[in-house]
Amino acid sequence: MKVLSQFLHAAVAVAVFTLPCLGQAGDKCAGVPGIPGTPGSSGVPGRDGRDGMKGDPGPPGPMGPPNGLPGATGRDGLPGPPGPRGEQGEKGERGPEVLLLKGMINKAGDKIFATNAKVVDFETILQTCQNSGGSVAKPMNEKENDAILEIVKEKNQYAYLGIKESPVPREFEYLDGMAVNYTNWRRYEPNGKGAENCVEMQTDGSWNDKKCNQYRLTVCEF
Ligand SMILES: [Ca+2]
Repeated sequence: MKVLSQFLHAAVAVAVFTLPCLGQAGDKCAGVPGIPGTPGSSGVPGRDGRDGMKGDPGPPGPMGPPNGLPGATGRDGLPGPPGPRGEQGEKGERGPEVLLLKGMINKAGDKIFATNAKVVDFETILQTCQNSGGSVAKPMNEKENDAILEIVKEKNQYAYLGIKESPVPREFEYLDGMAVNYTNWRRYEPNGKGAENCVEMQTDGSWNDKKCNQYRLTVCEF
């Protein structure tokens, strides 16, 4: 009975698979699928793949033998904080500024004459003296003339004085327009006749009228 049942099953299966062929005489019928074959043998090995990504660095190696060379010196560290203030030292001797002032300042009565040792034209001297709160040195008596002369001799430079020729040639006046009350002209001076509007003191203390664009010692009075 069991054998018959299996036979019937097989017969039904065959019938189902062959049914499409029954009404289509002349067409080729599809065959029954066969049993899958056994797997084929392994193929030849493939080519090598591309290189992978770089791996992590490995652990440090073991310490070398102790007879290796010393390494290079390291850089200096950051500067430390300032140290405590030291004790005050003894008072020093006067510096050279006093020596520099020698021959730079002279006094006559209540006037003080001073030079910065600069040798420049009259306009520059005028500005320098004004900017210093004074005016161009103008000797108004022999004592003042001598005081300026000491500076002129010390620097061995002629100096312009604070005196100019007036609009009337051969007549000289102070820069504020007041008439001069004391003069010490050199022999045959003034001789500019309107062409030499400034006045210089020479190294013997005498005066000469001179053009204003020469380079003369700066001497101011205060
Ligand atoms: Ca002259």
